Amino acid sequence: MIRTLILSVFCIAAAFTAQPSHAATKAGVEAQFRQWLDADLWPEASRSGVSRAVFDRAFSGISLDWDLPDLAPPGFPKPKERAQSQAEFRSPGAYFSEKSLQGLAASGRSLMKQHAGTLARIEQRYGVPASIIVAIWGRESGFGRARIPHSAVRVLVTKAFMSTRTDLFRREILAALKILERGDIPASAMKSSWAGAMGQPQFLPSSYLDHAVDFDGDGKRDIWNSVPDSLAAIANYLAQSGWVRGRDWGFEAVIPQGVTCALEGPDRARPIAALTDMGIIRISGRPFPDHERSAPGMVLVPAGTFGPEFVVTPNFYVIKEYNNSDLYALFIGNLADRIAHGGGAFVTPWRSTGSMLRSDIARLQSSLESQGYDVGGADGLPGYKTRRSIGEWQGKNGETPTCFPTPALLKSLR
Ligand SMILES: [Ca+2]
Repeated sequence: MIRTLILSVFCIAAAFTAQPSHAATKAGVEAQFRQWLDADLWPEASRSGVSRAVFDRAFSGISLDWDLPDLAPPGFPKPKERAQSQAEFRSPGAYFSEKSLQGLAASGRSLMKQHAGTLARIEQRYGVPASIIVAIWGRESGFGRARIPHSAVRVLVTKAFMSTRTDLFRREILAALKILERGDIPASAMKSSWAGAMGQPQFLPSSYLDHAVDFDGDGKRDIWNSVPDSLAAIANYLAQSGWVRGRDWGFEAVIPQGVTCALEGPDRARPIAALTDMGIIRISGRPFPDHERSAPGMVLVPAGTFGPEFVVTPNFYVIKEYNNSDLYALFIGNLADRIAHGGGAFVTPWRSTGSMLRSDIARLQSSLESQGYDVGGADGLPGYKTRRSIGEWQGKNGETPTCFPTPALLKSLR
């Protein structure tokens, strides 16, 4: 989970607005923070091989960043639970801004030419297609052009000291100190998003330790300033996550009338030839490439029958290791296809599924759970387990499976 907490630098942080109780002041919390650094964080940093000099230099002049989201300062009222359940569930189509995809594809194509030599060497070594690497580079940091203004040390240490996820960020600040100990980058240049995701690939420090690469051979693993190091880091991340050399990420497809949409899930892989035997075809009308036909594929219907349908390969789930979202992985796959082949939007449009709140979807999930269906937890987000359970319920109850939550379905499930 830590490795996959890659948050977009384009997100806008909500400022911390809780008022202190009479007992706590910001100055008091800052004093507690300085004590915590010495008495609590330093001993553990020291045990993990960080020298006192590096530790002191990292935190010299560093104060807490009170503008970060999800803070929980000691002695302050607990931050209000975000009203997630009342959030409107956005239909998947909203994720695929055509304007943004076209812009990223145009820049991606030109940068792929510019860095062709480097990308060829990276592809050779790691087996990941250049177009996939460049697509992730574009999505994460606008090809390294996005402003990534925060001090990673300040963000991470603030969140390790006083956030709703101190355990995670404690591990990450310790990893950041190890990076500084190695001397790859000075603390002042170690920049991150407000969520602590660093540099052009948007790695948390633990991901950096596991996956960063010195590809330009200057002795430093520099994901902030070096394009070769950034591109190789992305490729190495995917290779170590199991990227299958020579396979595509997936194909837009058509599931024929009479074949249920309730087929999806990485746990229901079968040879692509078996899917074509069921009548599932590529929407382009072209056959699946020969080398793909005998290899495993999975059905994916992110909007049920209300949007594009896909046959994806295990590499789709490798992209999800970078950011655990079906829509993120589809965005990367589509962008990579545009960069590599000049492709466009998915052929089948995303249709409206009706306005629903996350709490509505959670109720629908609970109702299915009470009837013995696995929805992967009633969290208000319709993942593949929820979608296929909806399709299975519909099939059993004489409805045509659509595999997606709608207001009408919620009514008939009650
Ligand atoms: Ca380097």
